[in-house]
Amino acid sequence: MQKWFEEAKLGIFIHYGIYAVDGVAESWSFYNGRIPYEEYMKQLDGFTASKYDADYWADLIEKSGARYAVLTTKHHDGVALWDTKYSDLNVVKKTPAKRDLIKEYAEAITKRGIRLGMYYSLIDWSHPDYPSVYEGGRVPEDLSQVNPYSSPLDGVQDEEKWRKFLQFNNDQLKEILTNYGKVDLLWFDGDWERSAEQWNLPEFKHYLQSFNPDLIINSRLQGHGDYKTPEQGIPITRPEGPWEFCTTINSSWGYVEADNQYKTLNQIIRMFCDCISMGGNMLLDIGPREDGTIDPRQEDILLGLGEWIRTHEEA
Ligand code: FUL
Repeated sequence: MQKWFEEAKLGIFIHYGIYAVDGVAESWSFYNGRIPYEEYMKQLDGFTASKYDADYWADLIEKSGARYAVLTTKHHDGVALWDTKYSDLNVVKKTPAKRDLIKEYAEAITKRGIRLGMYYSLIDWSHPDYPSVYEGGRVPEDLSQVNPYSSPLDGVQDEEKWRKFLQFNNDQLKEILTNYGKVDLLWFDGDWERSAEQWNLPEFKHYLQSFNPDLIINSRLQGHGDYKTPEQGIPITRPEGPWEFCTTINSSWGYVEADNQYKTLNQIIRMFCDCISMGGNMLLDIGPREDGTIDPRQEDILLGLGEWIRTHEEA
């Protein structure tokens, strides 16, 4: 494990995507049948990033005391935040934003000496070669009956489609790992729909590390990651090995204006102390609005936490 990660203590997670347009749950809102897939995707038309200023994000992250940042480059909905050559479903081609949002993020973060992290969902519920419970543009009423892929860990597999999908992931990840300078951390998600063998592990990990041998990879890789990532609940006893606790600042990962369930600064500080006293890091999530601005309720928590960290570091 890289020393920087063991000493980092705090990272900032950023869930930025089209789900901020209507303030619905990232990907899950259509997957769980809360809204139709088509309605979810209509948010593409409203995603402007019109006030997106990565330097402002990076300043805030720096002031929060965080040593690394992790941005959702592509969530389970399959919408890429960069101009990927391998899918038209990206914000450059399909939204009024029309810009590569990763490029500016990577530059602003790296320039400040903050470690650069990229979140990437292994599953892609929009991809034609990804056989999932959502195949065919509709959510079946009984997932287990309608689609043979609904139990993908032991279900039927179209080998050719699957091979093409793995190649697609490799190609997109190569873009992420080679177009934006040195990436320090890859934060995978969605490994649960396939086995290690189906994700082609450990070869897949070797492939990723061929771009950067120092690359740190989280544990959502069917047992092949470098550190554990408990979500939304701090472990009761100290986990073995390196770990990171990820949590929302209110109760949503992406921006939901109506979500008023913000944790107080004291609660956040308390969680942070619990983590670091057991040798872990805290990855605290923010969800920018669709235009790229950050709600003052989130900004204030980051600034307050930074203030607290600075006071206690000096003491
Ligand atoms: C989960 C995802 O499914 C959520 O949408 C979110 O991104 C969280 C950090 O990881 O597993």
